[in-house]
Amino acid sequence: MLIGFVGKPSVGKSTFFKAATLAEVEIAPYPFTTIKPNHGIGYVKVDCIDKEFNTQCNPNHGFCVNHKRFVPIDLMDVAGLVPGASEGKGLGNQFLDDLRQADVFIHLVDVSGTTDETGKPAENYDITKDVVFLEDELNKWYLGIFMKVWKSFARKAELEGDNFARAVATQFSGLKVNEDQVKSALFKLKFSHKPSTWTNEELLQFASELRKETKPMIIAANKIDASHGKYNYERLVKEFPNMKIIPCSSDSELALREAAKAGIIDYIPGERDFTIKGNLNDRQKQALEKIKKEVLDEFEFGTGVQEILNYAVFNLLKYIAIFPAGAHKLADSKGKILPDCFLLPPNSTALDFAFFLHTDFGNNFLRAIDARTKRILGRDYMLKNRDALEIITSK
Ligand SMILES: Nc1nc2c(ncn2[C@@H]2O[C@H](COP(=O)(O)OP(=O)(O)OP(=O)(O)O)[C@@H](O)[C@H]2O)c(=O)[nH]1
Ligand SMILES: [Mg+2]
Repeated sequence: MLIGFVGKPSVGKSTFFKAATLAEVEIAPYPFTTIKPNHGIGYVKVDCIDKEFNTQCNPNHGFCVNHKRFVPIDLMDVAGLVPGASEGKGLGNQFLDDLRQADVFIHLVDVSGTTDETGKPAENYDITKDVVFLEDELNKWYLGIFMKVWKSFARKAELEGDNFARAVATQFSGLKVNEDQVKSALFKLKFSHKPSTWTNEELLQFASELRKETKPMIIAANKIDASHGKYNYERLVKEFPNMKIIPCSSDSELALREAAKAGIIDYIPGERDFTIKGNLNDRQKQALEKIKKEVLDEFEFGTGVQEILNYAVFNLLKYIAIFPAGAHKLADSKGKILPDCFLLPPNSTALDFAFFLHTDFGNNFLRAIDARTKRILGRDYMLKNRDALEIITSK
């Protein structure tokens, strides 16, 4: 599963990425600072089950603080998108390709209103335009990919009497399209004529629906700490009532995580407080106090960075966190307690989980046991978020 950051230049994509990963990436107040994509590991935050078992886990991957488990996820930061990108403007189409492999997008919008649509300094810029143009460019990017092959592809699929949704999913698998998503897009559109006869306008509608299905999106209202931040955030919420928009200050999150890394403060990502533990100079103290007062005290989700990542994974993609756990023993052979926590796609069953762990576990699956209740679960048992399971096999 891959999360991609999108948005026009200078909105803070790399700042968000760096706050989430602490990777060394370039951040600067001019457009196209990022050209080549940055890949890194961030984390989603899960209530660890170790608390229920009165123990402390030892994660193989990620970390756990105060029974909050941070589970790794892949993140990708790309170059900024400008109006006309799908036709080659800005850095053009080439880097749109970098986005193909993403499962979900975080769209960063600069709510300070101090950058125009190309990322250059501006005053009182109308930020609602950014939401519209970015969606438009992404839809046109899909359309461009479809147009290249559509007529011949659709005609062939019709002639051969293929399952159309499956044929589309296979043809466009590079965009991570699956059959159910195509069916859902077709259902919404209710076109009654053959796909090979669709007009360009109809194909754009189809491309747009499929883009929404395959790359769902959340808006990070970034730079909420800036002087017009809150005002512009409220405008966005009013203008786009059907979109999920979360206030965000990537810059504050980055400062907090760096201070925590340097040992100056204790800070758990996503919390609305921190404790000072090192010796701070006046400048550091003032900067942290400002973040506390203007961001953490002000907004429900603190800096918003953690909530946005969690929302993308658990609400948009509907993934579930699953803990492999022995029914009578929480430690692995090396004595590590609850060493793993995996993220599985929605509708995963006990058998899917067995295959996820190892093909042999899947092939020799007998049953699963719920580590909390010791209840026996069959292969079709639908996994729930934060389930803890042992898989019993015949060999
Ligand atoms: N006030 C404020 N400034 C921010 C915030 N996030 C980023 N910035 C600033 O915005 C500018 C651009 O940040 P980048 O992270 O380089 O933006 P980008 O979207 O990656 O830009 P490109 O790579 O050029 O597309 C920098 O000066 C950042 O310090 C924030 O939450 N608040
Ligand atoms: Mg950047």
